Amino acid sequence: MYTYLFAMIWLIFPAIVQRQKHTQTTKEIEMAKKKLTKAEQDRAQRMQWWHDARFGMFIHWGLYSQLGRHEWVMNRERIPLKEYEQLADSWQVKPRPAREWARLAKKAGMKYMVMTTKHHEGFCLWDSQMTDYNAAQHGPKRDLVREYVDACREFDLKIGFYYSLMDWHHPDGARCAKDEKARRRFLDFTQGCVRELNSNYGKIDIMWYDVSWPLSSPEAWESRKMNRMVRRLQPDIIINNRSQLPEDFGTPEEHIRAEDAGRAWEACMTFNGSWGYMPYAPAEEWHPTRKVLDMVRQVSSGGGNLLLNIGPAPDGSVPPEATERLIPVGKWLAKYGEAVYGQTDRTDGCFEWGPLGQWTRKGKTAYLWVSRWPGEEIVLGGFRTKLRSAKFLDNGQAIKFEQKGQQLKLQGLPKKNPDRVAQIAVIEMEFASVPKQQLGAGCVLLK
Ligand code: JFZ
Repeated sequence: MYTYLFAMIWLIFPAIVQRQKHTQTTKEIEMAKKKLTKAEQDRAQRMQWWHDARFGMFIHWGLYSQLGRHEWVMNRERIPLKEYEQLADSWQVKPRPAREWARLAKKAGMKYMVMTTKHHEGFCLWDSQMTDYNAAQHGPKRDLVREYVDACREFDLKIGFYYSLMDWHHPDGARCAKDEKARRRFLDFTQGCVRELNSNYGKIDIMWYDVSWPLSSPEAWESRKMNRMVRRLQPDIIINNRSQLPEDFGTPEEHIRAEDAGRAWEACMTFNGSWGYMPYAPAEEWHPTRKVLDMVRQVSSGGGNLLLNIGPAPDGSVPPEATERLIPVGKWLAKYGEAVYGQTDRTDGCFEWGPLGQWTRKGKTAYLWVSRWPGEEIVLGGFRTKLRSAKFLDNGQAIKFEQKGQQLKLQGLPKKNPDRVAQIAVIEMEFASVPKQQLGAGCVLLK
């Protein structure tokens, strides 16, 4: 009898332990997963389109556009509030300018847009219940955010909302830093605005916060609560890092520098040094087509995005300088987009700088953007990986090459840069493994 019982325990006990072990591990996995918020768990999936898209259009447009002296004009010139407010009624806007922006963005090879729904001046471009200081009540007497959203959808562009947390018009916008009741009112206003934007316009793809003066912590801004609300209203939305929380992506401004591997980033760049309309900028100050393409290359090689700004004229029309430069950008991208869109890999550690052009990469495939065409032969030093094939990216025409020791020669090339659009021809090179070029500073490598 005892032997029987003993045998039973001996047989069953390990099975129970085993089972418990098993349930514990699945539980542990669940717990580990729970430590990541839902937004973190599904980040890669939510951001897939954004990474593939690479290139978007930023729009800075508001009352300040009428003055044409930068979107900070109210602050820079210390314009009294009462005087500035008059711009709300003098603002005249032509019919549906957002369609012009969207048409141009599409032609330029951009895949998404971000528009200022409210900049620091505090004027809301949408029909808001939170304040009368908005475009539906004054000047244009229209919901300009609605028009923008409709235009994006018409031209198949993803939709981003820029929203300035800092507010120079709201009576509590500064006072909130010192007065608890004012802070409560201002947060209610802010959250109300953000709720309207994310409730009334269908699916929104990007929430792009800006300047969080004068409150100095995400707690003071209630950013976690606010962004939880945004994600509840818009489960697939992508949120930037300017509500004092890292959220989905970093926003280097007016420079292009990759963030740490694994962290998404988007460089936002002005076209001519000002975000808002600036008719006083000479043509020389506008980035030329080749410079814009180089910015596109830089973000592609660092796994980031480029959000290039246009400051429309007060009536909403696109400055001709922007159109003139962006049309060829789009023509070029139509030829060579494969080197830009989709999953590109970082080039750091693969290539060294070269005087004739720089690189983008997808796995073992390297794209050499030759912006200075030397003639019938291009020589590249220091490659440690075997080249399998080379061809022109636009027409697939094969390129002869010779790889001996540390020199790789592309031969039989045309005398002049074959790219007529921007004088940047892309050569696609298939390597045997992830390419590795090593040159160093001297003519030998010192170990
Ligand atoms: C902000 C705005 O003030 C500006 O008007 C524009 O909208 C731009 C996109 O964003 O400008 C900033 C924000 C942050 C820094 C600098 C300028 N910063 O962190 O140095």
